[in-house]
Amino acid sequence: MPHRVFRKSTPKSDITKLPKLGLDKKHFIADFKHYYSHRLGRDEHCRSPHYAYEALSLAISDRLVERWKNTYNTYKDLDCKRAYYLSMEFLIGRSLSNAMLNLGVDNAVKAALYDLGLEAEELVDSEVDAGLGNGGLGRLAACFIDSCATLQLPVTGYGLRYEYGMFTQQIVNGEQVELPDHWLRMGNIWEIERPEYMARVKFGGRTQSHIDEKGNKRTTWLDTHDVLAMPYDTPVPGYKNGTVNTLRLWKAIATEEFNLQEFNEGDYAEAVAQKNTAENITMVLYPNDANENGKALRLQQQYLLASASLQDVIANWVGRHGNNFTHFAEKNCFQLNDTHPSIAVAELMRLLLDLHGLAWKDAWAITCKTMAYTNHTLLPEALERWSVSLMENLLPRLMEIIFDINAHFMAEVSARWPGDNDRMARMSIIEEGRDKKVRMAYLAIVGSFSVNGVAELHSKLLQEGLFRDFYELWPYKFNNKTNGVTPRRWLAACNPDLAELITATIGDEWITNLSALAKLRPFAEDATFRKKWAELKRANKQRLVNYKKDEHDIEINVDALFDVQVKRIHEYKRQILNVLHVIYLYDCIKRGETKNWVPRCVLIGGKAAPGYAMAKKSIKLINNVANVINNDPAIGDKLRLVFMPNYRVSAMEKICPGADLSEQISTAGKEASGTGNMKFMMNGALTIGTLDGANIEIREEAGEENFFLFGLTESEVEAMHQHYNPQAIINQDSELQNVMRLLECGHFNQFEPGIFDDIIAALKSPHDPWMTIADFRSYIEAQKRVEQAYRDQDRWTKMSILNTAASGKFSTDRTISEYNQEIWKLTPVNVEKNQ
Ligand code: 7LS
Repeated sequence: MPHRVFRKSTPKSDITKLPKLGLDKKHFIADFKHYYSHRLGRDEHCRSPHYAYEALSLAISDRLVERWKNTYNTYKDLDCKRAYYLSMEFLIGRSLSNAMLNLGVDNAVKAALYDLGLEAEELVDSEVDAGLGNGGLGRLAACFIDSCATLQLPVTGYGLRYEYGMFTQQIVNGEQVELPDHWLRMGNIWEIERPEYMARVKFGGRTQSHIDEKGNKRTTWLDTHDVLAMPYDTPVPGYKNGTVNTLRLWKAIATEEFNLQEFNEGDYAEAVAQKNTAENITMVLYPNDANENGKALRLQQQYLLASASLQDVIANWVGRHGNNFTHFAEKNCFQLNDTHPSIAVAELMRLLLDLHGLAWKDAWAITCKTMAYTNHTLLPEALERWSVSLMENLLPRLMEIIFDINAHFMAEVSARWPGDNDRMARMSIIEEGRDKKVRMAYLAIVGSFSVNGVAELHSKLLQEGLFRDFYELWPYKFNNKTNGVTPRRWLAACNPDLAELITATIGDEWITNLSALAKLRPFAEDATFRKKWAELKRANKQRLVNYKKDEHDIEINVDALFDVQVKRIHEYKRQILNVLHVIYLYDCIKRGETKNWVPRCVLIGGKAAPGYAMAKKSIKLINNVANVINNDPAIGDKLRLVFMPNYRVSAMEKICPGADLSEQISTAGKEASGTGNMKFMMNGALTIGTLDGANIEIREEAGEENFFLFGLTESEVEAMHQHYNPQAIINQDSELQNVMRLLECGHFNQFEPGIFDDIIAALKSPHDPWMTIADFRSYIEAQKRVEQAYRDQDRWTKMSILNTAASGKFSTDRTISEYNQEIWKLTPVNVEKNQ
């Protein structure tokens, strides 16, 4: 039904045409006052910076909305090909400073705030993070949509609007305590609710088949418990280009007819309470936690995302083309962010078969031409497999379709490798056994025309290992897209002084063409430039020191080497290896081996999944070691270990400009890419790292002389599993013995006996998959090379400049250009020109 509010005779434009809003200081002051006073009802007595933040954000949002509507109408008029990024996570963080930067109004706004007597930084800091993601995968989605808008590509993000985002982490007695993150409590000015695009999503019920008049089998899904998906749209501005794309997040709400029976029987309260069941679906973001695998609520979330998003796209299509899907695949492409939304393969089939009456062959051809799948991990425990019985209960029609897809696929495998039953069992989408499982990665591969990994090594390992059989069958589907980060947020906005120095030196082209940073290379030889560079790094370190002092009352020496590891806490990321090095340094100081000592502050931050015992223990160990070291007067300024609580996007914006050394020390072959490594490099930190994920490409770009390499390679790790003997390694290394002795004698847990026994046992186990002990010596030696380089501050600064200069490859603008050229094939739309 078209939504029309006009009298027949009124030209539509009359009520929507407005003069363009001004972008100068004067207009921002006027609009700020209007919103602060008239919309928010506040005056000079109000002390909370939150309302000043809201008033300013409303003024900024108005300007975005103008451009948003233009973009929307331009895409519609052009009827261009579109792509959709389907992701269970969009880790957006804060929006205000990013919107100001991308609109090109940051200077005007800062001047306006100055005149109003307000502190820009205080306003920006009072925005809560939209923490709708766990870590790298969710933040990548957020960087991707920023780059899509900047490249003027018609791409829509589809996700879920969780009421509670990533939990807030508190540290109590050295241990992680999780608090709910009710990020919407104070409202969210960036979103617009759009009830007119609500979708209905089915769950449960049963299926019924019949033969239609043409002799085709038709299936209906009935007696379902329906849930409504309400879209909330957030604008995604490109960098100074008039494009504003859309991030559409779905919220589950109960249908009006919920529990009609109970309602009619008079149990009104019970019936209303039932609403919760539906509305729980988008209540909370699941922490990435193996213990949560198999939970029905998570499958409901995934299906709600897939179904509502596909219905949305199809409704748009049908509105324009009726029931003719002949050209649908030429005009639409769905990028699946890992297997989490991969039920979309079966859902698109269902919509085309059951609702639009297509034949299987036609529906399958469309599906395989529109779906593309990105894998983000090689860890077997992270590969999703849903139990067939759960799917039969919750999504009976989808389960039938998956069985049918698999039957067709098995026929193809059998035609290619006749009689190879082992291979059929290996490749089947259905894993046989007592509790049958759906292998979601296989469903995604079978239903997609493109399968990519996220760094060169990762993509190679997928082809040689995890997806080898599929690579043999369809080599042309497989490709690599090395990750990136958006240079707007991760350099221009978070490090404004460095951005200004870079722009003053080489111009501002780098903001949208990051490889232009290579022009900085010759300046590494310029002593005046190096001096400025070093001064800015020191000022950023001072800012980080102040932040730690204000937020957590921790004192740090600004001249120490800032050695930073911030990321999710996981055994494969080896925060424990970092701690072993800290204990080693502590032991050196205690023994008086402090000649030419380089003062060091080791900062570690990150959240552990609430059900991941070893990760939580690591946090406890870090805090206990920190306690001993930081309170030992003999250590003083020489060494400090700090755990940063509640690591999140906005914390990284403060941390990465002030880092000297970036710790990327995962066991080779385990980190798919890493993206924190790229943020640090861009901001002039040097990397100490293994040959894992994108570290390999970072080292290639920076040059081996500007990277501190250590550790076994992926193939050496694989080979060592046969004969790994950590005890033998310890026996041959007296310094490692000292470290282990300190751990084992309870030096860091004097009143908590035994609490680190499981960490110690894991390190010493011949079956330790992370091989921490194997890399200890090589890590210590690399850290010594770090110190040697840091002692020569001028050499360090040169290396720092060369790292930033070499970081051009790691912009998501490059990544997204590759996705577009090789997968999506969209034509960029110059919105302003097309107006
Ligand atoms: C998840 C769950 C899960 C990343 O950040 C997996 C899960 C689950 O398996 C199970 C039950 C309940 C909730 N949430 C959230 C995320 C993931 N998987 C991944 C996989 C890779 N999350 N990554 C990271 O992605 C980055 C971007 O490509 C890489 O740079 C990084 O190397 C990788 O670790």
